[in-house]
Amino acid sequence: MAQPKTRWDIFCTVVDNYGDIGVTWRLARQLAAEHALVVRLWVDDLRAFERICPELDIHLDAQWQQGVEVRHWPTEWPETDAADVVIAAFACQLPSAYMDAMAEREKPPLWMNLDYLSAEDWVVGCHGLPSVKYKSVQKIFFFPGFQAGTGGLLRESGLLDRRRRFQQDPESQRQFLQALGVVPAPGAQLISLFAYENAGLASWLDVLAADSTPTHLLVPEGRILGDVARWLGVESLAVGDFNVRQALTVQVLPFVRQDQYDQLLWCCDFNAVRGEDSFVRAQWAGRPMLWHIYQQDEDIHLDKLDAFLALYGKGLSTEAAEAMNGLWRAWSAGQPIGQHWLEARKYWPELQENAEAWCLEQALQADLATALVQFYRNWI
Ligand code: TRH
Repeated sequence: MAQPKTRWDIFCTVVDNYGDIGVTWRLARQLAAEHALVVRLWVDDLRAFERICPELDIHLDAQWQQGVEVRHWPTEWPETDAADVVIAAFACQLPSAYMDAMAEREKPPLWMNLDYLSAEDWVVGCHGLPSVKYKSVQKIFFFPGFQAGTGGLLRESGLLDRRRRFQQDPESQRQFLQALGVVPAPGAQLISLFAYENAGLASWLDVLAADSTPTHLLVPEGRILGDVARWLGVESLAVGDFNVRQALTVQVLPFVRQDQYDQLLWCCDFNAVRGEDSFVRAQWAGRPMLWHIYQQDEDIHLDKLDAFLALYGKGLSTEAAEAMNGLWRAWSAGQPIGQHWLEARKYWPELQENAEAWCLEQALQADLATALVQFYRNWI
């Protein structure tokens, strides 16, 4: 007799921006598509969700999207059974009625907190440890990460093959970019820019504009646009706007769905990314990158930044690593990066090789969805 499918509930509260929903939506889809699980995703902010999944109907309390049952997190919690596996993303607080439903199950569910991504060493020691308990139900810490002994990174099956095929196919790239209205000049380097507000941007754009190599800068609609507009000397910027300053062309792109954003990263020679999910996607693109880390109280994000740099740069020469570290640290501190950019450009082939090598090394780890499923198997 066929076994009933395991039911998974994922809970997401959108704190700000798109990372919370970006990560949980990606995970939910992968669990449903690749592990044949019954997945419900509870989200409190469907408007943020709609930005990365335009098919979503924000007026519906329940709907199916790409094999996942999407539920709007209600104010009044309906009577519902708790699932076999419950994932609270980023320490979000579950509704008390749902916690009671978990405790009432004959066999308690596996309850996990999916934590934020960090390259810090302590993550290995904390991954899989028990957290709080509610009645008979024990919560467990599940940490994504870059090192063996962590939960790994989200990576869909066949992702790197798709990426490689696309990067080896100039015609597919041309068509993809053209559909977004992007037609780079021959020989121009393509850079994507997804970042928080950053006072250090102007110095980078100064250097790109004065460069002998033309640059086509693609800026998805978002928080950095104000800084770009100020540098251009225009009042505001909107999707489709196109401005040229010497060797630099700046184009504003619409916010696209997640898989298209991947393709954008794959097309670019260099990607500036932020937060958590786009940061991981840029690593899978195998191209040099720049991370605008999400700021946290008491500057604890700076430790996270350095922990990542120490791992990511370990295959680089001392000089190249110093150049890259200088660039990344200045960018996340909002300091001018023009000179750091010029310094990093001296080591370009090395940075390119390192980006691909890092991507391949990370792909040797089990992906996060598979690691979660394996964790559940071991647990039962
Ligand atoms: O949006 P972010 O800054 O998100 C987060 C949140 O701030 C969160 O609270 C914080 O904890 C976390 O950062 C560290 O950056 P992130 O994580 O890269 O999420 C952006 C998502 O948007 C990601 O899934 C990629 C997606 N995206 C698109 O789908 N299309 C686009 O055009 C772009 C630019 C991004």
